[in-house]
Amino acid sequence: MKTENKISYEINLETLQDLINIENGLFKPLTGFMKSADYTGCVHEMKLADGTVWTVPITLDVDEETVAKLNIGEKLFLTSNGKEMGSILVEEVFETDIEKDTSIVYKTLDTNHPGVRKEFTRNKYRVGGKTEIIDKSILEGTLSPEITKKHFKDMGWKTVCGFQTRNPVHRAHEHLQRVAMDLCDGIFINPLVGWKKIGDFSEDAVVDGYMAMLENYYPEHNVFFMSLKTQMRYLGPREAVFHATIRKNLGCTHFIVGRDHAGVGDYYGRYEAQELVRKLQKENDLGIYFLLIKEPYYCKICGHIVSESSCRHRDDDIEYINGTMIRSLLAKGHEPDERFMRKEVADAIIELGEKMFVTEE
Ligand code: ADX
Repeated sequence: MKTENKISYEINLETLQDLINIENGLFKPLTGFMKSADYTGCVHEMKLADGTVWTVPITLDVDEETVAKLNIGEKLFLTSNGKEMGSILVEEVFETDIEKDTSIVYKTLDTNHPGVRKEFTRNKYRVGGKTEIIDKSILEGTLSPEITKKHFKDMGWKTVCGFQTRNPVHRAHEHLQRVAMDLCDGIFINPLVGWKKIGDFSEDAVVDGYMAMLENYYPEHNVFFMSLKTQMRYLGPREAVFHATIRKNLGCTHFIVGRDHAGVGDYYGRYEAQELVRKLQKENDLGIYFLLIKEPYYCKICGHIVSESSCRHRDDDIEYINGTMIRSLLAKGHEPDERFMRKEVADAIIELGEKMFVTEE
């Protein structure tokens, strides 16, 4: 091998995670970072060049200096903290219009949007091509379809519902999950623990909260819990479809999309993700069934967590499960009312103190 011409590029943790997820088959049919036809199709049509529905760009951005050194057909070696982790076969180098594409994908250029802010830190040059992992040790313990599909098979589950989350479990989540448990043989609770914005709940808060839920409330025979490492994009509807695609690749037959899935602020409508799923489903086989569930809330008359699909009462008779309110109570070390969050879950999170939140991006 000619080592003298070896070109390396230092990638950040999010890109390293993409590399791992590509290798593990979570982003199937992608076998590397997108080339321009896939990228353009994804941005404008939500489809790859071969017509597969694909809603979130997965690209490798590199700086201008590196672009100048690249030759088509050669490998670019990808390092993390100086260590060679993988490589990409340089099949194509292309330029993106970050502003234009971001406005299409994110539907906003507001830098208060954490995903937009992150896009603006990237280089406009992208390298597309098949990737490989060199240091296989980084794959140890990572989420892969081999692990999940084996578990589902061992458990004898024919139908499995995937549940995406970036938050500790509250009673609205619990309602959605119990609906799935009643409908499917198993539920795969798969919290996303990669890069998140400052102020979001930390990985520890999400995981510790779920451990309390699993130990105290959920049955063992139909729940599988394991984290998904990838960055949050805060892309609302597009990300909901992307999240479902990952879970389909992991062997799920069903996927839950509730209110404001993967949303942030009020950039996307409360049920816009569900609307996109319905629209895409009309023209395409997405390969997974969706449980599109309306917002659960507490009804004082019914004395239950219900939704507008299952309860006739409105206005003063109902109490919404308000995530912001739960968050501010936990931050002060107070347990939210049990109608909104289980005491054991709240206590596990409160115990973390300041560590319950993401403090740096
Ligand atoms: S997300 O960014 O991962 O979507 P979150 O953890 O809050 O955030 O949501 C996980 C899933 O539960 C998503 O499908 C979301 O739509 C749904 N969800 C969360 N809170 C509610 C709620 N109050 N009502 C309905 N669905 C909800």
